[in-house]
Amino acid sequence: MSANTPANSEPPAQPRPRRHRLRRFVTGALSGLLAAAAALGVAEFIAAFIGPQSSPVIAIGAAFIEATPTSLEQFAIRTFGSNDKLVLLIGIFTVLGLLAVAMGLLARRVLALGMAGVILLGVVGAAAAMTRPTASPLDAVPSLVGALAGSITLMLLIRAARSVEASIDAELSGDVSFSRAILAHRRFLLLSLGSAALTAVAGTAGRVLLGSRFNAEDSRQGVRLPKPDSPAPSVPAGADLEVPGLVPFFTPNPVFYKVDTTLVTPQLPAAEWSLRVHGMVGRELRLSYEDLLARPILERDITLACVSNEVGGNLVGNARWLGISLADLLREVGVDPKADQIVSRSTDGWTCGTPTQVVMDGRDALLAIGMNGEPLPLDHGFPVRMVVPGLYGYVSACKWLVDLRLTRFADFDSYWVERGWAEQAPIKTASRIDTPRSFAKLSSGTVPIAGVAYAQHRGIDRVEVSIDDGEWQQARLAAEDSIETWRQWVYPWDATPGDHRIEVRATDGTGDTQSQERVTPFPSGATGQHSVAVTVT
Ligand SMILES: Nc1nc2c(c(=O)[nH]1)N[C@H]1C(S)=C(S)[C@@H](COP(=O)(O)O)O[C@H]1N2
Ligand SMILES: [Mo]
Repeated sequence: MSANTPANSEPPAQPRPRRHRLRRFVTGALSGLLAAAAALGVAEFIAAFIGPQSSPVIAIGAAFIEATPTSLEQFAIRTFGSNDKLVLLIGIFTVLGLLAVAMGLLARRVLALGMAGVILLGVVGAAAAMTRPTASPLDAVPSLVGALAGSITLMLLIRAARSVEASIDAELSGDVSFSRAILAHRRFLLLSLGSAALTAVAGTAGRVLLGSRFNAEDSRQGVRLPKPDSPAPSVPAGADLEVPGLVPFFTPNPVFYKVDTTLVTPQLPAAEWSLRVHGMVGRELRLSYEDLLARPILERDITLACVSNEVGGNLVGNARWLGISLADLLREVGVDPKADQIVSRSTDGWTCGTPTQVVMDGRDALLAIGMNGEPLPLDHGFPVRMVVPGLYGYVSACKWLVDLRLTRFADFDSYWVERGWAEQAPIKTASRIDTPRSFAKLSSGTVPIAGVAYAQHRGIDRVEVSIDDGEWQQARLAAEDSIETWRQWVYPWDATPGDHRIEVRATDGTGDTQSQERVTPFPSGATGQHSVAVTVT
């Protein structure tokens, strides 16, 4: 109890500033943190009635992602991989925590300033929510009401903390009895605990409500996928070499790479879904999910690849997709010959620009509803996404698709093009060594070197392996499923003791061998040969 601390023995007449310095720091910081937590808890609760995008932390995170320069984004993907979003959220909470402490300390000096600071943070959250491409004015409400709750919490706590000091001072100068300070203390503690408890309740209720009100998983579970009118040709025997350490020919959905700009996965029930087709077309069209299922259904094997994939990276996966023909749909609406770009837009506002000519050139561009025998997983675009063989995902594979607009490249830059990435982005021929892994320790003898190679829409004609910069040796190719899918390869290597470097290169169906020049993914996809270093004993 402070009455027993050495401070007690100081002359009572001393002015209060010095005596309470530590106490003021601690109560100030604590009040700031509790007020910020209350603000976020209340905001989360209100967001549950409006939508996840209106929650301040999510809104600030989303605005940050959109404003982030491409180089930083690339750095984040490279360094943190698919944890980049988690790292961002931790960063936001850390900054908010520091700001909250600052507001609390400010409030200890001038209460009104601290409260104004909390309100200002709320305004920042509201502004972030309002600048989302799909924002409505309601999206500002959680941040603003949260900030109001936060600043009131701050006021109550700071006043309680001040009265603790006042009663200690009064007690020391003999004005009041000892119990006054204890009571004041108790009041500050109770207020702190109370606001923490309310925060926890509001925040948890908000989370739970958000999760149940905005959840498309039930809708997804209810989807009965139709039988394809045009099934995929069966995969030839030997397309999957089944070499240990080599990825399977079809990438299972749970491990299929995931790349997008969202912080919370869009939740769009199929029954609420519709697609608007408009812009430079003969007649506009709106399709429901039912309308889509009523059209001829195609099943196709297509390997998807991300432009951000590094040489040897795993932002590439192969799936059996179920969907309708995008080209047929476009023929129906009648595309203006001058419309060289199809802009697809996601429910969260993300956009993607695909060359009309590529979609119409005879390849099977799909509006996909199924992936490897299941309705699209939520993370992969449920209920409907685009898949176009041969183009990197950022110019072809819009997830949570709700809008198709025919326009010209000269008139519109899509999300990543606006940020400097190439307007045209066909997938570059690439090959990867899956086994042995880099730095593997092997025993001498025959070792299968195996991996995948892809050049979607051109196909793979040859894969070669070079050991220690020696002659290129032809690997054995797996049976070809289609030119739109990757192709496995294997090379039985007679491994001799020592350190070795294994390198791979592929040649596509047009006879072009992949570039050996190392270039970064930005702005149109990486090139260079993948290599691994191994030790044989
Ligand atoms: N709505 C939306 N769709 C999107 C993206 C996105 O950020 N938002 N990213 C694209 C990119 S860059 C790629 S590589 C593919 C990845 O698809 P996947 O996550 O299903 O593997 O989705 C594309 N579709
Ligand atoms: Mo991507």
